[in-house]
Amino acid sequence: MDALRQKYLEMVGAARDEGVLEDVRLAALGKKGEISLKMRELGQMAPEVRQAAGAALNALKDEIDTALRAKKAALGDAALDERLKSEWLDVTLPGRPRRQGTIHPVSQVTEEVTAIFADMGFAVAEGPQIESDWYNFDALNIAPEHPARQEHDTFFMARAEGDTRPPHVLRTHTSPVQIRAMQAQGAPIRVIAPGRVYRMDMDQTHTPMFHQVEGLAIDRDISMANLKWVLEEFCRSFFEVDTVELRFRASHFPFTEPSAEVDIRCSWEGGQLKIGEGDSWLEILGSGMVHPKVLAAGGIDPAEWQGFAFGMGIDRIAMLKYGIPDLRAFFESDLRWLRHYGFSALDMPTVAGGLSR
Ligand code: 2NM
Repeated sequence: MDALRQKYLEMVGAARDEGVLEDVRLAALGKKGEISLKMRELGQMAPEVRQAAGAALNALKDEIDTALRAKKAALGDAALDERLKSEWLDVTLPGRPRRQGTIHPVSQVTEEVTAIFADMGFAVAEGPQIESDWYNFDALNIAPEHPARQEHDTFFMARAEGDTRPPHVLRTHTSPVQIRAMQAQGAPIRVIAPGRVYRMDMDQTHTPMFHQVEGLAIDRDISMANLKWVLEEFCRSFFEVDTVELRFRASHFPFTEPSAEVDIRCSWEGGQLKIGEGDSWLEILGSGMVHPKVLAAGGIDPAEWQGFAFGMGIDRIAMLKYGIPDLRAFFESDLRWLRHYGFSALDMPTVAGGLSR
């Protein structure tokens, strides 16, 4: 017994891998293993001898079995350590860069404009892009003979055969949104209406679809002075400069009286636009005091309320601010252009945080 114990415990201790250890197990405890054969010999023994020998053999079998299991666990740990040493992975490596989309300059600038006017208490209003003739023209005091109503300026929707009502149009400005906002909210009101508009025009500086933002502020005593401050404040914030100078030129729009076109002082040094300094002027806005007939169309009593309105091109101010030379490239969905002029999706414009960083 002692010889067997010593022999197998030594073999277990000497086994260098799990294969050798399994051979040791088979040699001792396998069906034809040495300990198993000894167990079978118990049957031929005299009962008094058999009892003592049986207990001793069982104890030996348990002892070897325990040693085998302990060694197997140790060899398993060692094998795992060996694998961990060779099959390592640096989880702190940077991820592979994936192609990510970017924010279109029109979306970026719309967000910037919205953030600035939100800071001044303007809400955002939206409306349909297919408008009735009334909302797009009549409500805005645009007479039936006005050139904007002509076939070659406006996109008219097809009508059913025999329908004699005026056709709907693709809105030519976002002003109909302001009419709807006045009807829905009444006065006082402060809203901006950014969005797509459509005009039949296509050349170096015009696309048949473009983006506009219009603003409207109605209260009991709103004046051109308020308009001037709001627009100056907007320009300072949008162009991210300390000072701006605006020039109001008398103009004419059907929906405002009086009306003014607004220029901003600038310089073009070496093809580089600088806002707020220099001897040039750049037209950026149309504006005025909302016409009494337009207030009435919006369901607001012009004897009690008055206010200003303005409109500007989002694509145009995006080109000016970000130095984008070609308007038509805006709507070609060229991925290389989008990657070059696009903005980070994580960079939300706020007035306090810096609009564009
Ligand atoms: C402009 C210029 C001047 C304007 C007018 C209105 C409304 F609906 F309130 F009457 N919204 N926007 C307006 C006024 C737009 O764009 C060049």
